[in-house]
Amino acid sequence: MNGAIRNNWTIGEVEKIYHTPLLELIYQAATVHREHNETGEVQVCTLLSIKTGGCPEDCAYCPQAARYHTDINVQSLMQKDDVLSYAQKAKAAGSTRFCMGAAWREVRDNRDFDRVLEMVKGVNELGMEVCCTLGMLSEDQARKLADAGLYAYNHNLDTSAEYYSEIITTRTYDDRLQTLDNVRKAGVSVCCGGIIGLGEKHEDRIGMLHTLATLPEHPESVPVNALVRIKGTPLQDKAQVDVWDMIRMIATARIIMPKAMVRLSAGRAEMSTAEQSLCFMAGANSIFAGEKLLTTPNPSFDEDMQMFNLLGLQPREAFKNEMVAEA
Ligand code: SAM
Ligand code: DTB
Ligand code: SF4
Repeated sequence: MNGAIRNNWTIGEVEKIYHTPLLELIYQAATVHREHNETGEVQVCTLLSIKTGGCPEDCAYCPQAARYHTDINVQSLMQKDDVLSYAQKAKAAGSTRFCMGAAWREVRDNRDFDRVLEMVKGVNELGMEVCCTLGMLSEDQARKLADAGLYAYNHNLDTSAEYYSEIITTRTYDDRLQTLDNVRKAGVSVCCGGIIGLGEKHEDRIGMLHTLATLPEHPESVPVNALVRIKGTPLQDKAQVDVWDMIRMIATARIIMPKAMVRLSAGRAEMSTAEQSLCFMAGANSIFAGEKLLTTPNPSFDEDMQMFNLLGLQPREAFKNEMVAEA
């Protein structure tokens, strides 16, 4: 095994890696991680839901879809100054990337979008990496976000092309890929991953990882989420994700996309420090920090800093890729 950057992985190769005996898989992933990245560094990102609930889409996992009866507090687009004060607090707590999420199917060219552009500008001026996740985007909208200072755009494939229609029927896998392409063309860093625990088979997880690793360029960030089971959604009664499955996903992602930031995303609230440390060992090098993800609980900054101290991990500086590129 070596950690060359490749975009021509075959399904068979990814399958073989994914099914490697677990400790051997972790060892191989850790080896690739050491070859390509500073293993003592973990990127700390903070999420904020800037527009919550009332979404017209039918994503079966999501508390924010209007059609399911969940306990969400629906909230229209926040004011710029309130968003900036959250970003400032996140920065003071040690976060270097701020990601704003909106429960939209797609971006529309209206006043709300103009306000988001102002938010992006403001967060960028704080010296943080700004990320947004706003649903589908045209190339023109992606360029406007880039001009306002957007650093990254999150748009997940969530699962395999084959399983997608079991989870979401209101848009297609190709719609997702098109938005990713629009983001790329605008020169914005791509954040794209998925969720496990949706009822998918191992082959769906392998299929999703294969799609990500055979994009023309690997996403710069790959979030791996464990399903947060939300009362009122069609997936409320799914089994809790097995932590070993998270580790297997993270390790496989690390091996096939050696330089991506692999983010241990939703699901940390239910994981022990020991379990999370195996994820870091297997190549995870980014987390969402702060008491809430978008709408669900997450470990506090203090708990995470204690974990970092215990494991000897350091928060990664902002804009590090650029610094390397300029050096
Ligand atoms: N509406 C936009 C979209 O769907 O692209 C952006 C916000 S959406 C909430 C962002 C991502 O959150 C989804 O793609 C999904 O991967 C993740 N997500 C939503 N609900 C989740 C849940 N219950 N458990 C785990 N991940 C979830
Ligand atoms: C991602 O992959 N996970 C984050 C972020 N990108 C936007 C969202 C997780 C959401 C978990 C459910 C919630 O808190 O609403
Ligand atoms: Fe809407 Fe995004 Fe939730 Fe799907 S995941 S229902 S698009 S907010």
